[in-house]
Amino acid sequence: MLKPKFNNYRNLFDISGIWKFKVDRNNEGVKNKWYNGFEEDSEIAVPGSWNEQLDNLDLLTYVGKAWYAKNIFIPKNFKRKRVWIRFDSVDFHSSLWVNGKFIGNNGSGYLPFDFEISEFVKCGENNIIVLSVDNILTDDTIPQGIQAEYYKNENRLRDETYPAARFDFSPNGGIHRPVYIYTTPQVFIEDIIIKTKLTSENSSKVSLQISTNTKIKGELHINISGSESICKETVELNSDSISLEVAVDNIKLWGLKEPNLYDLSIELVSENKTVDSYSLSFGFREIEVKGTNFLLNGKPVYMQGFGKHEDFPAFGKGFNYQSLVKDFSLMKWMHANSFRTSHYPYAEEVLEMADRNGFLIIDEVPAVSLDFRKVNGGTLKSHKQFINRLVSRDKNHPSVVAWAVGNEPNLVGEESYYDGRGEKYWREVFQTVRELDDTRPVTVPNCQRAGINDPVFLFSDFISINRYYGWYEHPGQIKYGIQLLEREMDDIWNKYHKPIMMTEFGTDTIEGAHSIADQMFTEEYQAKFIEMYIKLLRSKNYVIGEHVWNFADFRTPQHFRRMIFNRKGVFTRTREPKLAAFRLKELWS
Ligand code: GCB
Repeated sequence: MLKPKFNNYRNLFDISGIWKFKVDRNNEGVKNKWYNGFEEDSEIAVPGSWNEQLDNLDLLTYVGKAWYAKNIFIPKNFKRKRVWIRFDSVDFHSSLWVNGKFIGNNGSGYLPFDFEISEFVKCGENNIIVLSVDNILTDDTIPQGIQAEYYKNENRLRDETYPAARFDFSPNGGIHRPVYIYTTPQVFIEDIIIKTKLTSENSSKVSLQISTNTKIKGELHINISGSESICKETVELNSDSISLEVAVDNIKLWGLKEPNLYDLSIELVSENKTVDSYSLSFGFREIEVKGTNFLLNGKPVYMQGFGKHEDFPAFGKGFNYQSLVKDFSLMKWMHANSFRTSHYPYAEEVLEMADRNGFLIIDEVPAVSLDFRKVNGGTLKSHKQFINRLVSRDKNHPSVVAWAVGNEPNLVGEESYYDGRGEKYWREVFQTVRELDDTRPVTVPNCQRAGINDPVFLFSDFISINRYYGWYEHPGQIKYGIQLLEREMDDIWNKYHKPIMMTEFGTDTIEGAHSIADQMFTEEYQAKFIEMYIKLLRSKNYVIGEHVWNFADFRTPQHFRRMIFNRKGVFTRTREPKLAAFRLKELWS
C-alpha cells in the first residue's frame, strides 16, 4: 500500500486537528443516526488517544465506542479526480460515513486504511465525515483481548488488570495517526514493490513490480537516482501490472553509518501524456542470517537498542513529530543502532526516520501473548490478514530488517501449546510472511514461561528471547540470575544452532531511588542489571544483539504490579535519563 503523495497528478490534505467527539457508552449512536453528524459533546485532538486527553470524561480506562466528526470542504476542482480518505491508524475498529452514507469498516488497528469516496462527496461544498471507533478486543482479534469473566473462570484473579488486557500496555482508543483526503487520477499507480540483490559492493540487481488500478495501454518511465540518475528505463504496459529487473552500477549501499537512499520515480504515460507519477526512496542493502551472525550487506552487525512503545503524555498513542525527533536524538546520543516496534507496527514516519538515520528495525505484528486456549480459526485469519497488510505497507523500507510475527505466545504456560497445536499455528503464520517477503528473516520473541521448547524456535531464522532473571525470577539476585541465563542460552544454542537476539531485559526503576546495595527499583540496580546482562551477551559469539526493555516508561493497564507506568524505561515517560541511560551510552560507544 503506497503512502499518499502530493505531486502534479495527486493532491493531499492533512485533515487531522480538532474533531468533534462523543462517547457512546450505550451503543446508541447508530440507532440515533449520529452518522449524520451529532451534537457536540466535546472536542478532541487528532491524532491522539481519547484516554489522556479526556480523562475528565472518565475515559482514562475506557473500552468501548466513541464517535468522531469533522466538516471538510472539498474543492470544486476535485470533480474529475478520484477522491480518497485515508486513516493512518485507528485503534481498533472503525466504521466510516460520509454525508450520512455508510462507506465501510476497518477491522484492525495500527495500520493505514483508505476508502474511495468520490461518489459520496459534494465538490465545492462542506462534507461531513463521521467515524465510529471502538477499542474492544476479542479472542479472534490481533491483538487478542481478554474479558474480565475469563479471569474469574480461570481463577486468575491476581492477574486481573483494569481495563482487562492480555498485554502490558494501555489498550488506548482513538484516531492515533494523521487523517488525509487525497486524490488520484482516474488511472493511477497502485503499488510498487522494489527488491535489491547485490551483485558486488557497488552494483545490484533491482527487481520491480509495478501495478496500476486498472488495465492500461501505455508506458512506464522509470528513473532511479541518487545525487544523479543511475538508471533510466521505459517499459510498455498492456495490463495492470508489470515485473522487470534492471542492473545498476556505481551504487552506494545503505548501512548503519551511511544510510544512502535512492529515489525511484515512475511516470505512467498514456497516449503520449503523463497521467500519474509516484516516487519513493529505498536503499541497496541485503540481510542474511548465517551461522552465528546477522549480516548486513554480507558483514556481521550487532544490534544494540531497545524495545519501545508509542506512548507519550497527553498524546497517549497518538503520533507526534516532537517525540519522534526526541526519541531518535536520544537513541543516537547513546549510540543505539536498532529497535523493535514492540508490540505493534509504528507510524510510517518512524520507519522513514530510521531509513534516513541508518537504524535497524524489527517490525512487529501485534500478536502479543496469544493465549492458545482461546486461539481459534478467527485468530489465525486475523493474524494472516494483519501480516498481509503490514508487509504491504512496510516492504520497501530498508530500515526494516526483520519481521517479528508475534511476541511471547503462551505467556500462561499451557501444556496444550506443545501438543502440536502451537506448531501447526506458527507453521502457517511463518509460511504466510515468507510467501509475501523472501528478503527478510522472521522471528517471534519468546518468554521464559513458554520455555526452550517453544515451537516458534522451529521456524524462526534467529531466536529472540525476553528474559528477566534477577527481576521476575530471583528478584534482587542479579548474579544468580546471570548464571541461570547463561545456562539457558547455551541450552538454546546447543538445541537449535540459530543465533540469539536478546529482545528484552530490564528492571522497573523509580527515578531518584538510590542504593549502594543491590536494591530493586533503584537506578543503580537497573544500571548494574543491564551492564551485567550485556557483559554476558557480548561473551557469546552466537548472540546477535541486545534490546533493553524499555526505552522509556509507558502507561499500562492498572495492576498492583505497576505504579501507573511500566517503569523499565532508561528514560522516564517524559524522556529524562535515568542512570542506566548514561551507562548504556558508555557501553554502546
Ligand atoms: C514482557 C513483555 C512486555 C512487558 C515486559 C515487562 O516480557 O513482552 O510487553 O512489558 O515483559 O516489563 O513485564
